[in-house]
Amino acid sequence: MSKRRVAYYYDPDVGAYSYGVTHAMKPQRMRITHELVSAYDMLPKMHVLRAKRASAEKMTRFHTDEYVDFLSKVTPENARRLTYQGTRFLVGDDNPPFEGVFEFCSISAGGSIAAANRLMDGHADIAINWAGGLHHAKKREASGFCYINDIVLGILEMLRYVPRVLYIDIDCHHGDGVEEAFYTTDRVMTCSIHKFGEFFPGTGQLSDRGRGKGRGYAVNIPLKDGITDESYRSVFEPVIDKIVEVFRPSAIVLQCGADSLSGDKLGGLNLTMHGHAHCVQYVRSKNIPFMLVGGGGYTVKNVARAWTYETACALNIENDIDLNLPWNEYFEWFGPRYRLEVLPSNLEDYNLKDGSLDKVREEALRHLSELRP
Ligand code: ZLV
Ligand code: CA
Ligand code: ZN
Repeated sequence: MSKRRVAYYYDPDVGAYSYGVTHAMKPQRMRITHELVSAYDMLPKMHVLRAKRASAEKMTRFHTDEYVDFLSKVTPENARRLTYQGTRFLVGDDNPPFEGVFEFCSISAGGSIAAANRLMDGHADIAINWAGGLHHAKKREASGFCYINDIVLGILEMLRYVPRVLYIDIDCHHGDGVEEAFYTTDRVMTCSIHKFGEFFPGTGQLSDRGRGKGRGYAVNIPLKDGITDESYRSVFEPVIDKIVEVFRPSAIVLQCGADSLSGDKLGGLNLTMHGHAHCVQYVRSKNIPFMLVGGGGYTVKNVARAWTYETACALNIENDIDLNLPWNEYFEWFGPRYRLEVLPSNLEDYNLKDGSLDKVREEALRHLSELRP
């Protein structure tokens, strides 16, 4: 099966929201991605859909009524009062109460919920929501630029139809909100690969594996700075193979956080666009209903490059793509080379020092082989 029916969720309003001029998170990256996807003439090759915005009620399938009610009312003006002087719901400066924050969340979450339904009703084999992937949001508070956890809401939707969902997270941060939501169930396996050690959010050690019935159903792959395509692939492939063998997922959600790319403003890993996209190609090759969401990514032009190329991978047309960028509205952002590429840097791969990568791979595989096949 090489041609897949791809559903692509995009809301033209999403790029207009702003976390604030100095904030690292730039919703504009979804608009630039869309512009590139369009310039490469991919839109006619998929179902381009604008999802219904998620209602407050839908959000409370995971979040508390009190938190969702707060988000629906908060504005830059009333935030101090509604957060009890910054002690509840939005703690610290990572999650500002920006203008339109609730609508922004309803676009992101609406996309992931619609994408889940589109896969489950059999109308698509792959569904994409680049505005989703906000993996840190907690049941009763915002965290790490994430307010509403669209991924948890999408997976909960899938669990109404199928017994088991696999969640894979290649953002360079730990997917803590999704892991926590499903930590005690054996119906969702979560696997996050992330930078670990004096890095946000600080969770996700190799030994964190789930609890109770969920013991063994959380997989954490902690990394050090500078991981290359080759090193990353040497853990990604065997771990995903083993998970698919022992867990037999009915559907897969891949969070494609692009802050694991080389040159990211917050990252510190050294993946190229091709190395990052290899994860999409590899998951695609499993022939299991598959949802792609966005996530982090702070060097905006590279985020747009990676997600554009990964849209091509979903369509299985990546080999037909001209890596010289076509003319588009944002063309000047992509100089001096004007290419669809993210090149590696000369950063050392600290994962190869004292065999840490080999140890992490072996340990994760050993844990997985302890699960009943
Ligand atoms: O990519 O922050 O380190 C998914 C994702 O995974 C922290 N936050 C918190 C914990 C205490 N600190 C510092 C608070 C600083 C608040 C402002 C920034 C402002 C400008 C540029 C960068 C940051 C920043 N914040 C860098 N790292 C943080 C992390 C949160 C990272 C979230 C990653 C989200 C979308
Ligand atoms: Ca991750
Ligand atoms: Zn991240």
